[in-house]
Formats: sequence, C-alpha cells, structure tokens
Amino acid sequence: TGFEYAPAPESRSVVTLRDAYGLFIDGQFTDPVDGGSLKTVNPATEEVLAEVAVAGPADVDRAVSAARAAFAGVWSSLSASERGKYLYRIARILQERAREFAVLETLDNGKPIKESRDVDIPLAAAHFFYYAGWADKLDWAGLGPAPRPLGVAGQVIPWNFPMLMLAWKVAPALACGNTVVLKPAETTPLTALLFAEVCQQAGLPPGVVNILTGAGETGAAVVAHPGVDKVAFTGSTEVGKSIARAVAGSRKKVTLELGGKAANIVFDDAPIDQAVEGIVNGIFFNQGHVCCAGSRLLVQESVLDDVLARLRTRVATLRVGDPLDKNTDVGAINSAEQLARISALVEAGEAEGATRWSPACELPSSGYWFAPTVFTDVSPGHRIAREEIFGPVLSVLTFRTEEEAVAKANQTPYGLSAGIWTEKGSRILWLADRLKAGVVWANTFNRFDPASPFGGYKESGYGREGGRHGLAAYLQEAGL
Ligand code: TXE
Repeated sequence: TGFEYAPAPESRSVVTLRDAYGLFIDGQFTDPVDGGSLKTVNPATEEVLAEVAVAGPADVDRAVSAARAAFAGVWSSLSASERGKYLYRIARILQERAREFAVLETLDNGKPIKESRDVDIPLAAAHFFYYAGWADKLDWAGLGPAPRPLGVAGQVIPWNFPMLMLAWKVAPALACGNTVVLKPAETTPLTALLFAEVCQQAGLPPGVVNILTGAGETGAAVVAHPGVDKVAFTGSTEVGKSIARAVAGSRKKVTLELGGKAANIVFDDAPIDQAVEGIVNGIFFNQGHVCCAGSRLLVQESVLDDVLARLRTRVATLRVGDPLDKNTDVGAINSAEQLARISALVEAGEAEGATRWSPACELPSSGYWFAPTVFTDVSPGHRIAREEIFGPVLSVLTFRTEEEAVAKANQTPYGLSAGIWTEKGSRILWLADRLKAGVVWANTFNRFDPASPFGGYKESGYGREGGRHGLAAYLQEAGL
C-alpha cells in the first residue's frame, strides 16, 4: 500500500513518579499507621512504577474522622456557589494537567494513550464541570430549600477507568455537599494520588477529599466504617453483593455499579461498515475492560457472513502493542490476574465447542497481553456467552426475528447496556422498550456524556451515576 508504520511515542517524561506514595488524609500525604505497602506495575512491561501505602483500620479511622470534621465544619459552612467554585477549579486544573494525567493513566493501567488522552481525562474534567454547575442549582430552580447532603461518602472504584471512575464518584458527591473517602483499585492507584495533589492545588479545604490506597481489605474497612453515611461502589458483581450484605441493616445508603454482558444487535438493514466500527469499539475499546462492553454480538442470520467477513478484516488492522504509542488501538491487559481470568474463559469457550479466531499479531514479550479474539458457533448456554470476560473477546450469536433478538439479549443475569444497529427508527424504539438494560445505544456504542444517567438493571447493580439522576445518590431528599 506504500503505507509505512511510524511509531509515535508519547513522552513519558511529562510524568514525575515518586518512589513511594503515602495516604492522602486531611489535606496531607501521610504514612500509614498500621498498614504496609503494595507495588503498582506497568502492565505493558511489568516494571514497578511505585510503592504505594496500604491503609489499615486506623488509617480508615483517621480518614473518616477528617471527612466527618470537614463535613460538620468548613464544607457545610460554604455557600453552594462557593462549593461549585472548587469544582470548577478542579476541572480547570485537570484540563491544564491533562497530558500528565493521560500518560500516568496509561502507564499504570495499560490502556492506549489515545484513549486516556481523548476519552478518560477529558471526560473526567467534563464531569467536574458538569457537577460544578449543579452545586448552586440543587434548590431545583429556586422553588425551595436545597436538599441536604448525606454526609461522608465511602467510594470504592475499579481499575478499568481509574480517573474517570473517580470523577463519576467525587464530582457529584462534592457538588451535593458531601465529603469523601475514596479507595482506588490496587493495580491503578496513581492517578487518584495525582488527583490528591490537584485537590491541594485547588485549595480544597482539608478533609473534604481523602484518598486511601490499598486492596480489598481497605475497601471493606471503608464500607464497614460506622462514620460512613453512603457507600458507592463500582466493580465486580461478587464484591458488590458482599458490600450489600455488609451494609444491610445499617443507615448507609448504597449505589452499586457492577458487571455486564451487553448485547450489540445488528439487523440486516444496518449500515454494515458503521456497525462493524461500533462492534470493534464496543468490545476492543480499553481491551474490553469495560462494564458496558458489547461482548455479545447478535447478528441477524441473513447478514452473518457479510458482517463476519468485514469484522475480521477490520480486526486484523488493529494495532496491539506499546500503550504509549499514539497509533496503538489495543493496549495491555491490566494485571496477571485479569489475564488469567480471560485465558480461562477463552479456554472454556474452546472446550465447549465454539470456534476461536484472532488475527495474526505479534504480542510484546513482556507484560500482560491478549490478542483480539472473536468466537463464532457460540450457543447461549456457553460460558463465553453468559459470563463477563472483561477482555478483548467477542462472542457472536445469531437471531432471525426482533422477538428472538430481544429474548437472547435479555438472556443474562446482567442488564447494564445494549446496542442496536438498524436504519428503522420504529424498530429502535420497539427494542429499546423491551431490552432490560440501563443504557441502550442506537447506531453507536460506548458513548458517554456527563449529563446522561448510567447504571444497571438486575445484577448490574442499582442507582444511577451521571446527569441529575446521579445527584439523587448523594442527597437526603431527591426532588427529581
Ligand atoms: O474486581 P473487584 P477485580 C469485574 C470483571 C473482572 C472481575 C474481577 O469481570 O474480571 O470483576 O475484577 C475493591 N470490599 N469487574 O477483582 O475485586 C478492590 O480493591 C470492598 C467489573 O479487580 O470488584 C477494587 O478497588 N471493596 C467492573 C474494587 O473493589 C473491595 C470493574 C474492584 O475490585 C472488596 C472491575 C471488598 N470485599 C471488575 N474486594 C465494572 N463493573 O466496571 C475488593 N474490593
């Protein structure tokens, strides 16, 4: 073709890494009292990036006390518009430091720099801008007193969109007047710690945001702490259930955003090339580490061969490799554990009789990698059709009628998202009404906006994040 591949590496030097990071409590970085430390690695190289503190019970106590004091004092004494100003300030600093955040996110998570640069960090800033605007409008257009905040929010987030998940949780909590104790995932703590610096830079009063690093035990201690009024969790369905059990009977309000197994449904009248782009984006964006990933492709039988042929051609062009290269489409798998989970489910798919296909692609020799994979001959009963793989693995199923498409799409314990590809508007409305999923995209996929509510049906969790619905999760009375 005459097309030569020219590597375009993003500069790593925009990031200054410390050897060791403490906890962020009451506006200061501090050593843990009773915890140890963990190492966070670059999943693309297995290089240790930094040592990060692990918060133990005494540290959780300190952070919750700081958050309670800030809630009772300085944060509640501010007017709503003053509170909003802090959020605007944070949003602007995120924009100013976007490149640093994007490179750090890519180093710690393994996602392609073009995604952290164009999606994760701009969207995180957009959430702060959006909720900053709500802070002084919670009296619902001057019709009464503003609803009150809940108090201290204990927030536990996953590793797939570390900074974006932080923004989804912290921005509405602060806008509503709550204070926060946030625990990032153990494999991706670095952007949350950089965010702690942003809080200092913005002059946010000490104690309003506290960041506790650590693994599941730290998360469980935050959730169980009696000084926490509200728990917000994004992560696996299994841990979500354990959190619901842990808070049962307490005064804590809970929102859970859990796993998914979304159907991306392609009808025979769909613009096939556009649909193929949506399928590829749906499952290979962020290596498929996406709760709303379109991991089940449902294709109308009459166009199966055409869709598969064009899909294979397109998947073969995906560039897998160095996440810091601006040309990279598919980066590293976030951890050895996640790679093992993906591999086990893929092996189960083969053992159960599905046909596995991947394009020829050379994977780097160190780090955690998995080639884009497409399974055909999949039955709805196969594990790869039922369980969340959370990796770059697509399971293709077929249908003949709209009714069958809806039945198959809903044949899952999850219900986070779905996609529909068709030229027929009436069909979109008919399906959207019947698909049991919190988000339904039509002729697009993985499209996010801070103003849109996001959340699940069934075992994908409860509560909504984003938009004005996302405020309800952080207010005593939600006059929505
Ligand atoms: O998630 P965990 P893992 C799914 C995905 C993936 C699987 C396992 O299928 O393969 O979950 O991933 C903290 N109390 N999703 O093991 O354990 C933990 O430290 C309180 C989908 O990484 O749920 C981290 O901060 N907190 C998902 C966060 O919970 C606890 C995103 C998520 O980790 C805890 C991630 C406990 N008992 C994984 N145990 C999505 N919906 O986007 C762990 N944590």
